[in-house]
Amino acid sequence: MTTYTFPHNFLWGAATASYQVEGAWNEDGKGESIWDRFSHTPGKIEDNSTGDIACDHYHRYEEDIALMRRLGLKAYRFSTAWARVLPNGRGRLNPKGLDFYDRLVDSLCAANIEPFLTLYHWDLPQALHEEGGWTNRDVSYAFADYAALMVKRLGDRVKYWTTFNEPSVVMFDGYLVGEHAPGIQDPRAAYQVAHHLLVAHGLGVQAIRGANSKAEAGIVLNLWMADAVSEDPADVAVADAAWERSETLFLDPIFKGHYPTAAYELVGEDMPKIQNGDMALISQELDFVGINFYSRNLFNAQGQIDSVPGSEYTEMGWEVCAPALRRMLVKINRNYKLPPIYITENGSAFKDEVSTDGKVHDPRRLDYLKQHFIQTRLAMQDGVDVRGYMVWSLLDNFEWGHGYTKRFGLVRVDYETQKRTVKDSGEWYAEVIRTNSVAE
Ligand code: IFM
Repeated sequence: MTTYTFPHNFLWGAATASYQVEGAWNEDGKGESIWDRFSHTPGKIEDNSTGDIACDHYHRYEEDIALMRRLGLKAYRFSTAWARVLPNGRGRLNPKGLDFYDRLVDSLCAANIEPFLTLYHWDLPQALHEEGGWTNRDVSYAFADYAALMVKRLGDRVKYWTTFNEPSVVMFDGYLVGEHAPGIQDPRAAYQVAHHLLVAHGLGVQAIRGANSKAEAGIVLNLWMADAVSEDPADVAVADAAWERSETLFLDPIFKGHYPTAAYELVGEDMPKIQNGDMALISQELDFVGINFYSRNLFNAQGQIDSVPGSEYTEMGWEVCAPALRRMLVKINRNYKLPPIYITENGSAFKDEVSTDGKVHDPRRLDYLKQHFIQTRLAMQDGVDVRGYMVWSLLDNFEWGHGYTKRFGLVRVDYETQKRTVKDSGEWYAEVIRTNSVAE
């Protein structure tokens, strides 16, 4: 048996996002977000559900923090709903909304759990969408004002501030394929949106630091490793080209200060309009970068291989391939000058059932996590500076266009009763945290 031990201050945690867990969509003065509007539009969500109630975390956050404590979590990654605090995205403040996050942070601190806060996890205030949403550069300035407001109120207790979660998904799913809110399909708009998200990130970092010099500022990017089936140069060339095309659009501007050449080749005249000073703003140094990792794409000389014989797949249709996480971490560490890394999301959706003993036995999720923890530890031995790991997700929750059909939680949520049941993977994770090690 091999035991993989982690550094003593390794930040083990779990993650959620406001729209996916909070519910209380129109309570206590909250404004409408684009996800409220999108999920209320018939035909947009697989099971016709909404995030109106979700996990009711808005009312049950204390119970959920008690669960986090029981699991021994050292950190909780969550996002704040912009429209809960500023119902119109700018201007009038909703004190009750801000009070909620104040109470949440206080309770986390009392439980000795580090709050790891994301300012934008996709729920743009609808009022800002009506001003053009992320196609309108002004929204980036509104984001910076919102960031400053949040840091002024919570910065005495929250150290880790993330501007955006997965900007590529905002751009791609929201504005290119339209499967996410706001449901737009417009390539030219999409690339301008990407640029405005990056500008907002840069302005946000300045606002965070301006409001509290002790705050640590970062961003969360989702990356899929592009693997080649063999070392044959023809296979490798296709995999490398795919990586350049799909994974560097945000990495390069943030860590190199320019858009990748591949983007210019791919997008041509749809490349965004860039103003003087934008690239310096976007590429200012960060205190950390969050990486979300779920799976990889596999290529041969002919293109992408959709189904890999012998591989296991999750309910999302994503291949389980933990060694790709190590390869990806080593690759980005080699190609970019990166600040400390946190794995800000990693996890898997499988079909769970409550057994007759009342428990949820989820060996496949447990094994998925174990393999990814081990590969992360190996990447750290390769020289990658990983400081913490947030499992996606603490709770089963609203999985965007899939509604409640996919369960990612360490904790099962019965959506009828809101009963929480810690799954076997959650119990096992508690032991990993307690011993700060993984055994195989
Ligand atoms: O649920 C999402 C999360 O909101 C962002 N990253 C991927 C997760 C699983 O699809």
